[in-house]
Amino acid sequence: MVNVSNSELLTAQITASFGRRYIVRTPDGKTYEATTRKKRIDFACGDQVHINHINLQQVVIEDYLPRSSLLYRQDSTRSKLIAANVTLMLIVLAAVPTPSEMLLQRALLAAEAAQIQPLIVLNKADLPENDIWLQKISFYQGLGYELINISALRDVKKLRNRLQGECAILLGQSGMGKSTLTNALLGNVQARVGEISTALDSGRHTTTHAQLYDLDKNSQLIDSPGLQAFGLHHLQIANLLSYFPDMRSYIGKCRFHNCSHRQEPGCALKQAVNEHKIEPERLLFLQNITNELS
Ligand SMILES: Nc1nc2c(ncn2[C@@H]2O[C@H](COP(=O)(O)OP(=O)(O)OP(=O)(O)O)[C@@H](O)[C@H]2O)c(=O)[nH]1
Ligand SMILES: [Mg+2]
Ligand SMILES: [Zn+2]
Repeated sequence: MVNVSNSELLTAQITASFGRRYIVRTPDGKTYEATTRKKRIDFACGDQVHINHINLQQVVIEDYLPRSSLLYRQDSTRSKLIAANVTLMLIVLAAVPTPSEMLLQRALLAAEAAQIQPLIVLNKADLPENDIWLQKISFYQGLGYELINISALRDVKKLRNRLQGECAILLGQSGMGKSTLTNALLGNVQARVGEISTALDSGRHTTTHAQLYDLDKNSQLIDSPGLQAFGLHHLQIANLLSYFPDMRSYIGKCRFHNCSHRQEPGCALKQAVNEHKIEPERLLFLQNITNELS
């Protein structure tokens, strides 16, 4: 039993989260299995935490330090932390299996709400179906979002350069290539992502927990499990418009301050759509999210 009094609390970073169990790493590079007190689950991969030793291998997480960002999703019943202290959200899509544009749109909103810079990564550029999707996804580039088209099986230098100095998270549906990108980006830096946890029979290596890797001293990357839905219940209707870079300049321009941008006269957004200054599908998306949150 190693006794450490409260005044000697150590700081560590959560590098993996499995529900209520975690792996933490201290600044000297040692890793420990970590549990929490009182069934706390408000910790996430990327968190800086205070820990106390239970024994030489195990520690208990006492609390987290102030976060620069917190990414989470929330459905009608519960919220789920995804990662903390992330500076860049890599939303990964690929032509195969068919990507969900809705998930992309929702992830973009979640990034805006969490004040995390989003970057759309269209992976599997080597596939013949890539070009159709590149054309579709270029729509978001037109709205002001950054887009990188690469193949995890070829050259990932373009993406690797963009990650310098960032703590980035890979997010997206299952099968888009997040773990393959992780391996390619890590190169020889670290042991490959050798996870063969579930679905052994089908030979698939689906990621089951968030895992943080060091790309170099100043750059980190989090691989995360595939998402099917992105619950946005934590967003406030009153703030929604500010999460649309293509429409936020119209804040306060409608005749009614509580305009729902549907039937009201003097709606600046509807007028902008009529004048082809806003894409009609963007206003429709805003209306749909507003309905969902009402
Ligand atoms: N052709 C091609 N295949 C790729 C590329 N990147 C990944 N794949 C393949 O796509 C499949 C899924 O890749 P993963 O990296 O496991 O996908 P993932 O996003 O981590 O999936 P989950 O962990 O389930 O969320 C694997 O068979 C990869 O070999 C790519 O750039 N081109
Ligand atoms: Mg994976
Ligand atoms: Zn309006």
